[in-house]
Amino acid sequence: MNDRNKPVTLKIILVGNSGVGKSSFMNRFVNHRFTNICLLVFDVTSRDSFSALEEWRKEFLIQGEPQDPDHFSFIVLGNKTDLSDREVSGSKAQQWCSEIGAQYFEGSAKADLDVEKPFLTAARSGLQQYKKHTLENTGHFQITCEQPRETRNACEC
Ligand SMILES: Nc1nc2c(ncn2[C@@H]2O[C@H](COP(=O)(O)OP(=O)(O)OP(=O)(O)O)[C@@H](O)[C@H]2O)c(=O)[nH]1
Ligand SMILES: [Mg+2]
Repeated sequence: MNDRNKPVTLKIILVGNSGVGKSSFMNRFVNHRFTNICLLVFDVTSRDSFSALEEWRKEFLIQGEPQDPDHFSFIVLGNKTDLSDREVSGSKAQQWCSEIGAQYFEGSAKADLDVEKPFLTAARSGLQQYKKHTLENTGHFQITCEQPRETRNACEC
């Protein structure tokens, strides 16, 4: 099997306020692991959980150490669409997503509604980032090592 056909294991992370449904949403879908993907999750019946996402986003960019923070593409997920007491409209969420360059999805872990799409998009996006950072177009692994600035040119060996 050449490198191009090797299965790739990626890891995914969902962040958001407590109780928005991160575990429920994840459990509905997979046990697989993905990398380079962050789903920002909020509860469509909680304005606070939506407002908190900007902080979660900043926190992830610092703590999550993505390879390319300036071009990291988030996926925003509004959960609990089965409930009627909605506080965050789809268009409001969509507007913020446009500002930060994220893709927006909504669904319900409880009603098992629209659970797959965000994960499939996340997997596709994660794979793209994985390829961009670790594979050349030929499919061969490319390991790069950037020296700290102060040690550059200090030794030619
Ligand atoms: N109505 C409704 N309730 C949901 C939905 N998803 C999750 N819940 C409920 O919301 C509560 C919190 O769900 P969790 O999945 O535990 O939330 P979490 O984000 O993982 O919470 P923490 O682990 O505390 O951070 C539970 O009581 C779930 O049953 C949904 O789509 N609709
Ligand atoms: Mg949980």
